[in-house]
Amino acid sequence: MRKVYILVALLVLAVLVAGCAQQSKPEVKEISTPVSTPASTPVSTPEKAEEDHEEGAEAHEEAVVVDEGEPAVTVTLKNFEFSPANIEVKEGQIIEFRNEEGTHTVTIFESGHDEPLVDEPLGPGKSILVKFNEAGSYDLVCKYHKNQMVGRIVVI
Ligand SMILES: [Cu+2]
Repeated sequence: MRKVYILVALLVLAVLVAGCAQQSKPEVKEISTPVSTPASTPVSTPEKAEEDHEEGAEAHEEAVVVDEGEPAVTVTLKNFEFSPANIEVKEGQIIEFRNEEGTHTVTIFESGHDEPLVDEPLGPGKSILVKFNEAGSYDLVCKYHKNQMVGRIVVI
């Protein structure tokens, strides 16, 4: 008798399993999720910033900061004064401004003009070269100490 029970049980089980299997029809929903591929943003290659110094712009400037050259005169900035304060150079010559103390500016105006030709802050120990290309009279001032630090450059 036991065998029968087992058989029945197996049968029931089989039916149940089959029923289950049929019911649970696997609904495979193929949802095609559109993969959003990130649009390849075109990387803008920075164009070479080639600075052309050969435009001859220097020739039009009465006084211009230059990178190199042999100075005809060296003016020191010390004790809140330019020394010497009255300078005379020839056209095309270079004046070196050397800051030996404090923080100052080398600011140069063509006499009677409001716009500086040169306006360079100068930390302690620094120096700049300024080339004078045109005869004339130029005012020299430190913007930080404009009441004390003044000078005059004459280009002949
Ligand atoms: Cu100063």
